Amino acid sequence: LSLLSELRKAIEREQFRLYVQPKLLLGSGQVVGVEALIRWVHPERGNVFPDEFIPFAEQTGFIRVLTGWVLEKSAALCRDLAAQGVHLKLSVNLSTRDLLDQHLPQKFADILAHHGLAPSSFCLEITESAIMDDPVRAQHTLARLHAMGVDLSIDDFGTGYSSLAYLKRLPVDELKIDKSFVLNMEHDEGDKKIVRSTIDLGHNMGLRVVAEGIESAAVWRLLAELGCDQGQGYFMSRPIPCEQLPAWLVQWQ
Ligand code: G
Ligand code: G
Ligand code: NA
Ligand code: MN
Repeated sequence: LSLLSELRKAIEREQFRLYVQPKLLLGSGQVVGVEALIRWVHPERGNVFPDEFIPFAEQTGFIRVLTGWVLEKSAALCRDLAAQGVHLKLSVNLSTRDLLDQHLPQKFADILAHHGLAPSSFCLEITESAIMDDPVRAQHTLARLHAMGVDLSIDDFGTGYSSLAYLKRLPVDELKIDKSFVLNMEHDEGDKKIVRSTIDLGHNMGLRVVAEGIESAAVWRLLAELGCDQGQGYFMSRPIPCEQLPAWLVQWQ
């Protein structure tokens, strides 16, 4: 069985699971959103991580089906939480292929309408390399999405091959500092300097700055001191099955 036909079957047989990782204000610890992360629960291979199938899904174009699935599940989660009085922003990862899909903005609008959600309840995360693959078309798709009122975030910031000229021109709301700079920043002066400069760069451009890869209270504290707005990481929570989120939120408070 080819991986592509396995992926198709996996959708039909509902083997994908939506995991979420809380995103919170570093000043207060208040949870303001979650990042949606897909998992494949394979009957024989167990939990298959996205690194093992996302690149392949991108090559084959199947990523559009997966992105549609993640958007749909995230919208359902957002609506269910809102019904319980919990208002969180859902962050969803987009790939290069998604940015080249001219139907994506309309598909997204349909999902929002179906669930009665405002575009502002979503944040779409895009890596620098996805944008730089075809900057003109990416910019076109991002402009359309942004005009709808959805937040846009540059993911893994600092690791890709991007230019500040694009950062200036793109309708972006958020910078996400890559975890490679954050994980060990407490002990690595170089990483700390990069993180501090990125926070300042983001703020000077009017952007919200998020750190990922927070694995200790010390790093959380340091980021808060540096003025970083939001963060996520194993210290607060690993990605968890979305069904477990309400219980996690209760014990976090
Ligand atoms: O925690 P995790 O192992 O889920 O993530 C591994 C990689 O897979 C990350 O780069 C993450 O952005 C990517 N990833 C996880 N879920 C999705 C998804 O729904 N869509 C896309 N495009 N990438 C995802
Ligand atoms: O590439 P992207 O940033 O979308 O994916 C986030 C990835 O980072 C996921 O694989 C997620 O599981 C992982 N992650 C989230 N928090 C932490 C953390 O605190 N430490 C490490 N090592 N990885 C993390
Ligand atoms: Na991401
Ligand atoms: Mn990232």
